[in-house]
Amino acid sequence: MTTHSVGIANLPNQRYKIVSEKGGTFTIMVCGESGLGKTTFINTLFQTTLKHVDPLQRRHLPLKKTVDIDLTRAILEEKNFKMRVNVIDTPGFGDNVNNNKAWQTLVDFIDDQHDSFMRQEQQPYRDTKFDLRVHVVLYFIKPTGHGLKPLDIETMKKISSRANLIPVIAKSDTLTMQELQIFKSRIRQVIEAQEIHIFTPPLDFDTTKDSTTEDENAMSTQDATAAEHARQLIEAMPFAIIGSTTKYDNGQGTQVVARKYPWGLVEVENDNHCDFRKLRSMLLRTYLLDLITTTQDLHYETYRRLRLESSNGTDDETNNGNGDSSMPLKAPARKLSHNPKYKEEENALKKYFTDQVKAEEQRFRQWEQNIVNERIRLNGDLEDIQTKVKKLEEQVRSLQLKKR
Ligand SMILES: Nc1nc2c(ncn2[C@@H]2O[C@H](COP(=O)(O)OP(=O)(O)O)[C@@H](O)[C@H]2O)c(=O)[nH]1
Ligand SMILES: [Mg+2]
Repeated sequence: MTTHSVGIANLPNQRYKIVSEKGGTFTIMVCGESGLGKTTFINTLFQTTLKHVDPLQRRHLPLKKTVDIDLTRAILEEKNFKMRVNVIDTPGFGDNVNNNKAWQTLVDFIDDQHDSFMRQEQQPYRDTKFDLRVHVVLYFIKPTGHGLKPLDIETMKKISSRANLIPVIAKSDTLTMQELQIFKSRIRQVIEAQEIHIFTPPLDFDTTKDSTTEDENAMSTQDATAAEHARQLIEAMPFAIIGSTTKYDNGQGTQVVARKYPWGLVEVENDNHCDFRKLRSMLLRTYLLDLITTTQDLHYETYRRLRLESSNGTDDETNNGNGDSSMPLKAPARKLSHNPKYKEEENALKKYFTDQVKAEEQRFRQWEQNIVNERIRLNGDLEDIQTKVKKLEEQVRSLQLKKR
């Protein structure tokens, strides 16, 4: 069974329309310990899929150690479908001796984007938004073959309460196929036992909401294909990935992105070697819309509700009261304002509003001037008319005098 028929461009019309209208941007965040191949993965994704990378947006050279939250923008093009894709690279945690709150920066970033979007929604000019809300977080797991560390579990829990989380096994070429299978099932067990909510493709397909005009049989075949695709993806989770930006000859004259070993190549875009294609398909094709809508309807709405509740006077009580400290109950302090990337967005936003106000002011001045001009013109007309009237009156008078 091919998976080619399940791309964005093949979505039923109505869903496609929603994507085009609402889904202008899509933001992916990568996180995990340093040295797990996060930056390499981003470069791999760009090289194999995303085009038109804005060179100004690429500040860090590939493989330079990420020390700050780093943003790269690109355009995803598929048939006549276009979307802006943001990828956020984060500094790896695990560098510090004390990793107690390694997840704090990530969680702050996600909260801040929700906060910023919420503020913009409250502004009178609501059409252009700087939207960096994170639609999906890829959590890189170290390929130890053993299991998850307490820090992994804690971080994944924190993230999953705010954003769609997809765990991935980093550098999976360092494990044998058998080790990988055991590692995968161990991770799945921990995720289940710890009740970490990871993003999974929806398995129930609602035929009624997608299209009413399509033939029922065709619809159910399409649904069956989609459900089968979803099932395959879920079974492969957590995805084992490999990153590389180097191409090698695969022995049959084709250049493939791969990692080279003395015994042969490990190919990035080969389903028998790793799950890169599955992950990419889930991110950028089949479930892109679901990632966007769940971010809006679930994560953003939760954030908004909690923020509104906590700002409704009873602050002290509610914040300490219900004990779930993983939830963003308090207004996040603008901890990231020192981050140049964040500052940039904020400045752009400020400039936008200032420009809008200036433009409005300019428009008003022009209008005021037009009224003044019009008044001058009318006054002039009035004077003319008045002198004409006077002349006519004089003519009438002299005529009346002559008549006598
Ligand atoms: N074996 C293997 N090495 C990788 C893979 N991806 C990246 N690396 C290497 O791991 C090192 C750290 O990669 P980097 O992308 O900087 O990791 P980051 O700190 O998570 O951003 C580099 O030497 C990469 O060449 C992979 O999939 N497999
Ligand atoms: Mg990095």
